[in-house]
Amino acid sequence: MSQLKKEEIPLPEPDDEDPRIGHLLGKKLSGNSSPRAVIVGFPSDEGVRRNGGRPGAADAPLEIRKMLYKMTPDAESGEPFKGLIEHTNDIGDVEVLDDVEADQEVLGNIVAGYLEQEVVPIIMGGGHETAFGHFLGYAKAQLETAIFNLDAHTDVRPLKNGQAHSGSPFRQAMEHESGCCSKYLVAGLQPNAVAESHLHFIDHHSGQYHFKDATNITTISGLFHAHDAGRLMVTFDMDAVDQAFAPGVSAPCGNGVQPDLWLTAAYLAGRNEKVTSFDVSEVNPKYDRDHQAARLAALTIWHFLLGLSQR
Ligand SMILES: [Mn+2]
Repeated sequence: MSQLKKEEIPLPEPDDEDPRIGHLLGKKLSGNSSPRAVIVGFPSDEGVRRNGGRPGAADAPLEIRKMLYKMTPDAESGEPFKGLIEHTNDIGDVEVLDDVEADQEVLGNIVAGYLEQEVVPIIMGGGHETAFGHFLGYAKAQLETAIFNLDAHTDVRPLKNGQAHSGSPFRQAMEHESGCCSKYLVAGLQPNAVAESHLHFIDHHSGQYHFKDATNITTISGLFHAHDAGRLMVTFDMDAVDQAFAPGVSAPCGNGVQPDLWLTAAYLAGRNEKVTSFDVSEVNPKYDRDHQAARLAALTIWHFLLGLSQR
């Protein structure tokens, strides 16, 4: 596809005794065989810029890939994990034009195509405008879905001057003419980063939310099942994680969730039969420290894949 580009990622020398994810990706895919999952980058931060945030998330897909490619498959789970990676295709990054609406359309078309084939898209953002492009995949494929978001913010802000941004994706999804967003579920919220009007908006649309202090593995897995939809789109905003562990994000959070909870939630999302797609957004390499946030994002995808391999 001409709207995708792929960069070469540096890898250690191939070693059959110590294969890395980058060596295994897509290895067993041939000709017309359908992958089980696809990885796609969405290097956009124009939505962050429009939202008054600090740009830099456009560099995230490349940095996350570098970390993910050199990880080993799970040593304890053996063949199922390795087999999944060998049947997962990394199709590269969307060639963004910094025109948020047009870029989201492109991402939506790509996601729709895979959803229709029951292939699980795994998207590396980008700012959280990624999530609306991700949702457009469902709208274009005319598939109803609930949305689960792990985030410090609700991201249901109104548009700015009629324009979408990184703080508006779930308002856009809930109000979308397709009616494909059946329910919005959000956890990890910071009380100092949420307006009352945002909560009213979620209540008005029969959504559900949990603040960070009430966000644990029980409440998260509860939200995974708090909907009647046959599908669940899952999106993880890295700014939900404590700044100590994720310094490189668009909007850092001084008292966020811990990596263990975050990664366990990613694993559970992978395990959940209803979860049909996943994204991790808002890593900002410009402010990262020794690749901490990029590495945690790669580990997030690793845990999602581990869960997916065990379905
Ligand atoms: Mn967000």
